[in-house]
Amino acid sequence: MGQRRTRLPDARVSPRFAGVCTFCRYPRIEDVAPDASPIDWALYGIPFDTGVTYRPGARFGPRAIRDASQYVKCYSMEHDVDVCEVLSLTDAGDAPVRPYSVKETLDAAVGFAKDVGDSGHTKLFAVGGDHSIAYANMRATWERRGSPAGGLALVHFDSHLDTVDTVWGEKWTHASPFIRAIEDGIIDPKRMVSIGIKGPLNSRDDLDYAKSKGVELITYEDWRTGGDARVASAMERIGSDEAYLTFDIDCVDPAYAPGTGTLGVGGFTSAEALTLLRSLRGVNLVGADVVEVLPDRDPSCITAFLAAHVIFEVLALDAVARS
Ligand SMILES: [Mn+2]
Repeated sequence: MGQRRTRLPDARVSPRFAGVCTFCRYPRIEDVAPDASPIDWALYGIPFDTGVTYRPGARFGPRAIRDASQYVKCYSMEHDVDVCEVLSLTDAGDAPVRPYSVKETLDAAVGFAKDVGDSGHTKLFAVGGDHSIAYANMRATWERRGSPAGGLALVHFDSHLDTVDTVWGEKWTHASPFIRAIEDGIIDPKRMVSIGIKGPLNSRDDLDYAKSKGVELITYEDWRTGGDARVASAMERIGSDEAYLTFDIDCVDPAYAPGTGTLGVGGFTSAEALTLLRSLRGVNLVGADVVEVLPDRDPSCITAFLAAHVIFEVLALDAVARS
């Protein structure tokens, strides 16, 4: 084993089931070794679910994912890269939340995230929480990169488009993070790809906003009938541009990820989702999130366990890009 930039307790000395839980056993930000600075990625939780339009419970996602992630290891066979050798990783704790207000929570999370690690270097990985929280991490990521005028590219895995203008009169919900991010110039819709979308929808009109803005939609059915090439061509279009990756666990079939609040039946198997993530090799990631894990609906914890491995695969993409 080479010298690791992320110093983990040796699992053959200190068991994975012992000690205080952090994401993937990465050190708490106050415990990062001085020679492991600057930190490459800071993972943090946003335990919040007031943005949901259906079943709540994702506020318990970060804790469940921390617990499930104790068994995540370091070396990716598929990429031949040791994530902890290449990257300095940390668990920065949880952003402050205001459980009765979506907007106040998003503002508080942006304020927290803007100061994590080295703002010019450390990339932010938010763990939700419902999908409304993605807006906060996208905004903090964009601002830390100097608020580029063209916005960031976006790779979006989801059952749903999440471009609804308002729900019950509210602009800030888990159905709306991308319409708000596009309006604010944080995300460039012409370099946005939504992968895994499936229906039924409320109406045909639900597709209008994304289509009119030039968002590329690759539905689950598109992908199943030969969509690897479409994903590859979307990624070619994004090229080496700075890209944010958002992963809503409900893009995975509830047969594999039952612990989520707005279920979309059908969809990727766990294996398909992991393979698709690995296929993004070459993408220039500057921030990411994984959202919508609702542990109370999944007593076997397979959804949180999958989310923990989604985190690993996303970090592996960045590790392989640097090594
Ligand atoms: Mn979503």
